[in-house]
Amino acid sequence: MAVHDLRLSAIENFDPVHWHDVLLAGPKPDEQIAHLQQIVMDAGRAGIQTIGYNFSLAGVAGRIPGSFARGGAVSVGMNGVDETPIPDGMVWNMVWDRDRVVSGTGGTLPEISHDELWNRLEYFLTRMIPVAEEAGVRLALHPDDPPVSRVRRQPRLVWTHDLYQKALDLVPSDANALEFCLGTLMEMSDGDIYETIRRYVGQNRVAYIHFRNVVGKAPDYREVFIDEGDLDMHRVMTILHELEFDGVLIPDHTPHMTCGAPWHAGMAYAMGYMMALHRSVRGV
Ligand SMILES: [Mn+2]
Repeated sequence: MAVHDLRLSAIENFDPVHWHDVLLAGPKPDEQIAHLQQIVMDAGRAGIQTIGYNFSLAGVAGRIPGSFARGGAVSVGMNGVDETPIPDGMVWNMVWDRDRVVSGTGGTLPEISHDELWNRLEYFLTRMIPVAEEAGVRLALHPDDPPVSRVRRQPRLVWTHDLYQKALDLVPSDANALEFCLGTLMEMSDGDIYETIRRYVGQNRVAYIHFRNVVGKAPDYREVFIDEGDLDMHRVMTILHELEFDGVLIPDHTPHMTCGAPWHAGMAYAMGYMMALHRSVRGV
């Protein structure tokens, strides 16, 4: 139902409490998969076409705040790789079992290989994608931010441009899609971002796009305003227009503006800039 002429197109992320045994190969992954399948079916019934997710153990980690953006606006950057082990009872930066974390009896997560992490993704996708197809929902994978091989002593899944293809090829289906994060892709040391946009949008596997700009590459980069980083956003929008991309574009992180609503003002600035770019490339 459209209220105020707005429609909910996508939701982002499953709660760690709903799938820690999938991410961590815990004792009850099948029960959690059944619940995730229910969430996807419910989303489909509600007309929500996309669910974004981040298949990661460490999640976002090791970033530092600083006056990195224009005018000294506060944003975040990366200054080396976080090697702190993850406590048992946590995944990403979130606690799913408070008792284990508080008591400290659980120790830390065992270090696993990249192959083991990919096996866990395959377990997830082979069970979820058929249900997503049935529900008319696309599951959209966010790359690892920050994108380096290992963070907090755990492997990263998608930390190069090419690894996105590996995830798509695991289960060939339009429902196995990408949450295409321009900022994270720009932080990666390989690849040409404009070629990468053509490559993945051209396969019709991009569900939605995070707009964000950065300066530098992992493990030494900083987030900046949408119009001042290494990425030419006008060129991005032009390519998307050429390719007739019809998915969702959304601002990602933003530097904070000095005012009563620092984050909201930053997001409004990014959104206005994107709207103007969109009009510009359409010539209206
Ligand atoms: Mn993102």
